[in-house]
Amino acid sequence: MLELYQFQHSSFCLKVRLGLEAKKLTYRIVEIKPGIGQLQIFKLSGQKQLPVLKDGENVISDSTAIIEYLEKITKEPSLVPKDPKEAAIVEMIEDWADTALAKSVRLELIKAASMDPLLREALLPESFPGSLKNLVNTLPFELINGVNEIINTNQSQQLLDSLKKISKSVSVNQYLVGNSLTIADLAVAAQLSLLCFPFSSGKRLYHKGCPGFADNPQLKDLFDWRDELEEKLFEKDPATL
Ligand SMILES: N[C@@H](CCC(=O)N[C@@H](CS)C(=O)NCC(=O)O)C(=O)O
Repeated sequence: MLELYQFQHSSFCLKVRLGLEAKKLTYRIVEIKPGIGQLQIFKLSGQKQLPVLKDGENVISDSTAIIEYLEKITKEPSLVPKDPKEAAIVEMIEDWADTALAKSVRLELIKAASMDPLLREALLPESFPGSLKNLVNTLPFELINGVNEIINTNQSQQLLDSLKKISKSVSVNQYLVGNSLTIADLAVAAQLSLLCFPFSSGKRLYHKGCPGFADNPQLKDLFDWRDELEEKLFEKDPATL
């Protein structure tokens, strides 16, 4: 059976889970503890980042490479349009989501978590002992992650402006490119999880997120689109959380 090594709240790992679900593949999740657990990942894949997919002898790291692999082993439904122009746009959107968008949403989440101890605590893996969670609660989030990046309001505004445009687009057409689900949808939906957590993040985090985004009425269509996409792929009703 396929094995997905992941961090519970990683947007890149969610992107791969969405791909596995879209392809209706059966898989087992192996939850990795940040830090110590990554030694196992290094031994397995020669690098320490997650997600990593293991399919028998094949070990693949990087969400883009993993989805390419899934595309190879399971042709239908294809997540890449047949039309070359659409395929190129899908690839560009995926690349944007995995780089610029991923960086912006991560910074927003760090800012939100530095101001909200409950959000910080909810983000730690379920498997962390209670006492450690309490300790982490008292520390600034930036220190824990060694993050020195500074977020300014201009960056937040730029992110908001881009997302408002995407929100309008998905309120007219449910797919970002063409008329069927593509990797572009998966990549963007996955990164949005850090701004407003989806139901797959669990009860503690569902619809929590970054102020100014998760609670922004102008982004309602966008997060509704993301929720619908998740519901369809995971075949679960958030009401059953
Ligand atoms: N380009 C990679 C990015 C993966 C990535 O950034 N993974 C993060 C979790 S979201 C990670 O493993 N961070 C731990 C580390 O860098 O040590 C992908 O698409 O899979």
